[in-house]
Amino acid sequence: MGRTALRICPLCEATCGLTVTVDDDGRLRSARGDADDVFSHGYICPKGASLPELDNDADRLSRPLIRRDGALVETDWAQALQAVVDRVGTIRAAHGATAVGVYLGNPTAHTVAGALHAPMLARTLGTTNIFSASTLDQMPKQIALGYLFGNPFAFCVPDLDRTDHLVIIGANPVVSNGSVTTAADFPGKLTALRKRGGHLTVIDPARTRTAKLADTHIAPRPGTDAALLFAVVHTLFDEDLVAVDLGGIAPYVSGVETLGEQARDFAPERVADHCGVSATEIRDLARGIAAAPSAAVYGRMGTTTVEFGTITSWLIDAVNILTGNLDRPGGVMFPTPPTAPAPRPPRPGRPFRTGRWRSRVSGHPEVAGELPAAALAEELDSPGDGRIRALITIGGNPVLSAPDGDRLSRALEAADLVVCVDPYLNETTRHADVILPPPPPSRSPHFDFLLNNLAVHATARYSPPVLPTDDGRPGESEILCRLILGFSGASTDADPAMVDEQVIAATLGKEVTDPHSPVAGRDVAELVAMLPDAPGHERRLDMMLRLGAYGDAFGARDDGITLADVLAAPHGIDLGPMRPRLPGVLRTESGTVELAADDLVADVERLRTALDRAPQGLVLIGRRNLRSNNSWMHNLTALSGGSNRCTLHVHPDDANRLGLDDIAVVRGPGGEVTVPVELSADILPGVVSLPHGWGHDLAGTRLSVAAAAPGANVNQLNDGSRMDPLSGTVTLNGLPVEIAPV
Ligand SMILES: Nc1nc2c(c(=O)[nH]1)N[C@H]1C(S)=C(S)[C@@H](COP(=O)(O)OP(=O)(O)OC[C@H]3O[C@@H](n4cnc5c(=O)[nH]c(N)nc54)[C@H](O)[C@@H]3O)O[C@H]1N2
Ligand SMILES: Nc1nc2c(c(=O)[nH]1)N[C@H]1C(S)=C(S)[C@@H](COP(=O)(O)OP(=O)(O)OC[C@H]3O[C@@H](n4cnc5c(=O)[nH]c(N)nc54)[C@H](O)[C@@H]3O)O[C@H]1N2
Ligand code: SF4
Ligand SMILES: [Mo]
Repeated sequence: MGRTALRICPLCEATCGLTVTVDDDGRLRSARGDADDVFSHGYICPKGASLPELDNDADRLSRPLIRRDGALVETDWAQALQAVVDRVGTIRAAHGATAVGVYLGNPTAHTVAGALHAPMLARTLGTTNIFSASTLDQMPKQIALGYLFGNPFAFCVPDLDRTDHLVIIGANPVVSNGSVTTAADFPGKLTALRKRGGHLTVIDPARTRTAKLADTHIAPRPGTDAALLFAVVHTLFDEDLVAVDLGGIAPYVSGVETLGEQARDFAPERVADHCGVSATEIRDLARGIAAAPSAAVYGRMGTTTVEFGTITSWLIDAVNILTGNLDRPGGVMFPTPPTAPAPRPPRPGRPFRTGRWRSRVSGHPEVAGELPAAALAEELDSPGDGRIRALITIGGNPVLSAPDGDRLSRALEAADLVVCVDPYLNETTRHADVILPPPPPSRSPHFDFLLNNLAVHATARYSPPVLPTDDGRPGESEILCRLILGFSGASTDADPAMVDEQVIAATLGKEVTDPHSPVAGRDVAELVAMLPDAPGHERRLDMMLRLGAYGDAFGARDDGITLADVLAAPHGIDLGPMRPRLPGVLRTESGTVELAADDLVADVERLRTALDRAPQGLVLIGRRNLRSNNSWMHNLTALSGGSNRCTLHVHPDDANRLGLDDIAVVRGPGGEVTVPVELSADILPGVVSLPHGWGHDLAGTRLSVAAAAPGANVNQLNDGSRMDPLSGTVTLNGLPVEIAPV
């Protein structure tokens, strides 16, 4: 028998709506795409289809674990939470707030608790030692947004459904399903673009599945996109291709001339050898973007986790701006998510800056409130005042995902306290003193607070838990709220709803005094009384929706939405395509898009110097597989084996030259790994690729399927010393390596 239910997939940024079947015994049996979902229209990928297996995985932890006499043993929730609060309290009292570090991993971008409660937990601890997967990922993009628009969260995304020319740089969305751009069925959107006569350009040193769909594939040497994009900017000025009036936004843009001056040294003919791309290809690229009725340049991992990540991210949007493609349909636009506050008059902000504090050991500047993940190990293991003595991880596996996991493992082993909010006993959490496992997706609510900010089409969709949690087992929000209460001196037994009620009171208190708020001048108690009798996260969600751009303004707007409306539309509410948002989104001091911020311009000299550097030998890049998800989904039989393997892709010419056979040793600045070789004519000679997230052969984990085909940890090759200095983002793509036969 069983029944069906709807659940938004939490496994990647595409946020597909799924229809799941639930057995009478309360387990998920199958998942398929929800054809009526207003955002994803039935799309699903192999990972989404494996959601039931993930949900039912016998290796998932259901009870907290605590370390006693060296071994992790089950305990009850009250004891586990109290132990964490007591021990964190002791460490803070003895060594201060910074002695406690926090690492937030990728799933915190996909969970309700990650959006609403993890940042509060970090703030409650009052520590400056905050780390996240962002500095292994998209931070350069955010820093560029900070300088350009005054807000590192003012994401602009390609208008995939309407563009005439899409330029994808260093991304493989046919496999990754898209990132920092939320679009379900990215492959279908690329096919639709070509069907409507549009043009797809892909810039990638590998002929990926995305590149194979392209009209034009440009294959630069890894790490050289900054120079290539400067050459595009150069061409736009040189050939008089800068859009008249910047497509209508010129009144809101400053720094055009300075940018043109900076590009002067980067003629296509000058950078061609450095990039491994001919000057003609570069000029044609610039001409193609300028000539298209609309165009959108989009970059991902291959443009951020590189030596010049911030410059590259900056220039991507510079090209969008110069060609008149910012903030217009078919170009790149700022999404309006349903929980973003209703538009207010533009207000200038303070200058965007990084480095408000610095890391203790290497002096890395703070960026967007955090320090580089690559510096986590040294902050734990370098003696001296201010050392991190306790680390709390929430949904992260930095032992595999960050550089030099061996060093991080040793550092975690030596730490006074490690606490992990995580469903698995894996390479990182095996070092925990306490593991607090959240319930599986079927028993958790889902709303994309973060990813809606990146969505190419606005919708409001909410999945309540499909199944109830087992008696007494807290949801992830409750786990974090109880810790927040404990850390702020209250009892972990206190009502966790208090945490959300405080946020509600504070938010509404501010809103009613803001003359531009849709609830200006109203009574807070009256507004609070209008929220539903529901769990804290639903009350906050209702509040945010009602205050939001599409909201009912607490009854003041007849056609506005509330959570009740969203609940009444289980396939979601369609809120339409992206709309122009300039100048309202700008928070720069000048109130303009600052195209040539001083800090960005100052970094250009580093790039000029790199142009004359002797070419590196072999360089390593990453690759993703459709049936994989970073480090934590190798424990599912449905996703293991086959093409999803941890092999080294090598061009046949390189393999011949190096005398490679089946197995090779790869040496990098941080160490070496031994891996199977797979010949591939799709990768540029001189470039090799290895996927990340492997290396499941470490002792003390409980990952029975993953351990049977462990693969090797690519990040052991990386010592974390190479990074984009403006963003603290480590060079994961373009790492120099040496390779030898075994
Ligand atoms: N199936 C699957 N999907 C995923 C994930 C997963 O592990 N598996 N992970 C998710 C996460 S956390 C993220 S952040 C996204 C990432 O999403 P994407 O960025 O789309 O994924 P990647 O495969 O890392 O793509 C990076 C591309 O950059 C290319 N590249 C490397 N170096 C350079 C360079 O110097 N220049 C240029 N131009 N290109 C370069 C690589 O060949 C690769 O094709 O995927 C998400 N989706
Ligand atoms: N060489 C190389 N390294 C890379 C990358 C690369 O391309 N190349 N990609 C980088 C990128 S883009 C990213 S985002 C990082 C990812 O880095 P991390 O976020 O550190 O690692 P993940 O592998 O995503 O691990 C996710 C963790 O969350 C846990 N988890 C799963 N579901 C939940 C949940 O609902 N709640 C909680 N609390 N925990 C949960 C899992 O058990 C796992 O421990 O890796 C980075 N590392
Ligand atoms: S594309 Fe992403 S969101 Fe969609 S089903 Fe696959 S993993 Fe889930
Ligand atoms: Mo990521």
